[in-house]
Amino acid sequence: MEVERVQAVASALMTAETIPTDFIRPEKERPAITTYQGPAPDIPTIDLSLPDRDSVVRAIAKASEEWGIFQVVNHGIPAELISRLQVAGKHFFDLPAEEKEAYAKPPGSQSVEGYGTRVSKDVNGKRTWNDHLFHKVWPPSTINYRFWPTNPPNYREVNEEYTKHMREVVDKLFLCLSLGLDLEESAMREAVGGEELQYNLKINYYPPCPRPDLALGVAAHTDLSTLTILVPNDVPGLQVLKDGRWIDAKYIPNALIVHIGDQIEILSNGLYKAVHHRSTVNKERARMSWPVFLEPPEERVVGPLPQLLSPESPPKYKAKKFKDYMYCKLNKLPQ
Ligand SMILES: O=C(O)CCC(=O)C(=O)O
Repeated sequence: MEVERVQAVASALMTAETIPTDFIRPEKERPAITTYQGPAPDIPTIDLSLPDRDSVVRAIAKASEEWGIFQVVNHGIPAELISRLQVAGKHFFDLPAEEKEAYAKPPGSQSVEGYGTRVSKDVNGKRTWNDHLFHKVWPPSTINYRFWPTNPPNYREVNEEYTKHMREVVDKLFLCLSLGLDLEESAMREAVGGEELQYNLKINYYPPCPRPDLALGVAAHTDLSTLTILVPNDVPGLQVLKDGRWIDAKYIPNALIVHIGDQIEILSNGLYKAVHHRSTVNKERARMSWPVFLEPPEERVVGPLPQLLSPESPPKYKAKKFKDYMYCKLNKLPQ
């Protein structure tokens, strides 16, 4: 079956004043109605370069307990590399449709890898205003270069360089998250697979939308990952649910946005919270984002860490293989 790309829908609607009903969210989800308009606190911003490690650990633990999301600055990934990553990703989405289709997710594939558009409608029977490209970037044994664009020619080099730097940031974040719960430095990282932790890169492309008040780029969800580390372009759109209100994430050039995912909430027995988030879209400009989902290997069993359990703190989550967790979440079955 030919998949209708949202980029093509958007191009055909350039001067339209409405969008197909498939994309019109129910009122309880519409950004124009549900975005909090009052003064709201900003998502915490943490400077990873501070020499006082304890204060970085405390800030990360507090943000993970209270928000489930934070932005990091001075993280060590060069600004020019982030910019090259963004130029390469945008170049891919600017290619003619046939060139992008060469990377399409094969029909019937069980993997998320490839150029894709979510066709299955969600519980409301609605679609999201988004096309994407998914491919693994680490560890090397998991990579399938068939899904890495060869145009632009520097796509591979830039993505490999970004991943190399990203791995250092990830190690630091897991260390801080462990110390923040008085665990051994390596506790969290080992629990999610150590060297086998998988890095899945997604590029989200949200074309300009004639009715951004009615549509969503990505509907509200928590990530099934351990952590997700995202860079956006400068078109705002990420929103997080905090104390029952949808709040806009402030755009900080070159910051990394760190989301706590379900697996860290489970490991921490609920002390760290997976963040509910969604993406809105823009009338004039394409929004893009580059999340890297850090996922345990499929066979890895993830459950609350025994060090955090006691008769007063019994386990709040079942321990299960990551592949079984994924299956239940993707098929909307109870965990
Ligand atoms: O684009 C964003 O800011 C959010 C993306 C997201 O939540 C996702 O791809 O799952």
